[in-house]
Amino acid sequence: MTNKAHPSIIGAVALAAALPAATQGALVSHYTLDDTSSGIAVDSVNGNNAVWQNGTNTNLANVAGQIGGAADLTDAGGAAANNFFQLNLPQLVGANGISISLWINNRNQTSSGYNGIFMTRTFNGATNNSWGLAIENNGNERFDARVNGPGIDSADGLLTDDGNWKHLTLVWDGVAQTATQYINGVETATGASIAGPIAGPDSGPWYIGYDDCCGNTRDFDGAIDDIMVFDNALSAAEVDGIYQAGIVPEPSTSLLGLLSGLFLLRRRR
Ligand SMILES: [Ca+2]
Ligand SMILES: [Ca+2]
Ligand SMILES: [Ca+2]
Repeated sequence: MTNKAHPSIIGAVALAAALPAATQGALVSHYTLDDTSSGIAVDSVNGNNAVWQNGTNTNLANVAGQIGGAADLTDAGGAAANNFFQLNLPQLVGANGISISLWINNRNQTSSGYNGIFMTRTFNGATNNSWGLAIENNGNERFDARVNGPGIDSADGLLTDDGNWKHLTLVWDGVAQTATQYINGVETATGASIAGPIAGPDSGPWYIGYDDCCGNTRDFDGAIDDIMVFDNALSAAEVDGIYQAGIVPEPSTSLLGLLSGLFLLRRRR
């Protein structure tokens, strides 16, 4: 190594420059998914650790991801198999916006035409209200983003199982009352949504790789990497900044640590 600035540092600096100073939100949880060999996906921010629900890592593997390692979830064992992680996000109660950013490298979805990537149905003072990110429409897969029940869809085919990593973001703005989704930093759907703030007492469970509905068949099949949850609505520039930082050559966990620090520092101002 020379003392020339590492590309990841350049990416982080570019992201910092893209962040509006007035933003009040914070990074609530960050799952790098670099090593889930213990059956735990560690949340490096608030300790909202996610626990694998199918035995001792049955149908769970560590693979090379978009940023370091990733969790690879295999949908096998029949409907009763719980091929997903479970967690709670108590810091989101009271939020007036939520943003969720993650990477997927999806295979063909076998058990259902609608599978959860990062979802809950026990949230905002109600049960059976979908929130989060899902994949649907087998054979011509699209991104389905949910806020308090209703969903917004990308165009068909944008999540085809082509072996490529894709960056997905859901942004709910409880002040502007909008829901917006992005693929690889580009807006792919938006619509009207509910006002904030998020009601308690429930804060999940949220699932990595599952939607809790419909005969337990909605298990995701593929790899998931680098999940970040924010308690505010990220701007389009911030979403693209996260995507761009994730595609710099040789992205590293140190980069994401630096990104986490940036968001935490902003919260403390
Ligand atoms: Ca990772
Ligand atoms: Ca299942
Ligand atoms: Ca849909």
